[in-house]
Amino acid sequence: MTALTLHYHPLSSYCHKVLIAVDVLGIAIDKRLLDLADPAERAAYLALIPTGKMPLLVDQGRPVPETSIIIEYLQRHHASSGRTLIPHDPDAALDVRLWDRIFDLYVMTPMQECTADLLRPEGDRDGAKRAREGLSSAYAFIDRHLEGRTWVSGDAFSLADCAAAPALFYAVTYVPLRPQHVRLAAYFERLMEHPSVALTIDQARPYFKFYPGREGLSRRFFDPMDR
Ligand SMILES: N[C@@H](CCC(=O)N[C@@H](CS)C(=O)NCC(=O)O)C(=O)O
Repeated sequence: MTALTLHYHPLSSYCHKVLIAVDVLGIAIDKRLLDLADPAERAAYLALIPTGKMPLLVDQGRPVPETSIIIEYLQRHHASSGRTLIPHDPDAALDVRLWDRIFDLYVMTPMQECTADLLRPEGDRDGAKRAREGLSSAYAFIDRHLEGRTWVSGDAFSLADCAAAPALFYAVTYVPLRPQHVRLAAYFERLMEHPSVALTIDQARPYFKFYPGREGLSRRFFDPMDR
């Protein structure tokens, strides 16, 4: 048992964002798998966090919501020595926060709308056309931004890359990258090879068969038994 508990689900993109950060920062954490389909569990969770959004960090009884805040909190209070995801230089930190916002708002959000569409009864689906268009335009400007870069902000893997990895991982299952997105495709592969991202995906592997957008997910990410 550690002082820190993360309420999470192994398929949740925002939970992946925090799990990647936890590994980069070298923090020991207890994970508590949430089943929000269970009415009693949902009610208990809503009492803890009124938005009902996951993940939620609890530090000795103190709830810490919202992934970008959770990661900043973890860096400030629990990171192993020398491990950072938000640079100490204020302007560099601002750029990291900007790209964290860009991935949450312009990749994660439309990607979630595509998933929500698939979760509706077949007759109520609209194909999430606008969300798909949003992903295409985000890919184009992120691809341009990546010119000459290894990571999305500054020289080191940061909070923004923690947001980018799960956002892109799931987004490409709905709107695949196009051949012209050369820089974004190379960045995607760098993200997938990052040890903390690879670990997080590996731990989720047995669950991908339940992911609503699984048809678009590359077989390489499935558990060998499910390929
Ligand atoms: N802004 C929130 C977004 C979290 C979020 O959207 N989580 C999704 C899972 S990936 C969720 O809780 N969905 C369940 C629901 O909306 O009821 C954050 O950064 O923590």
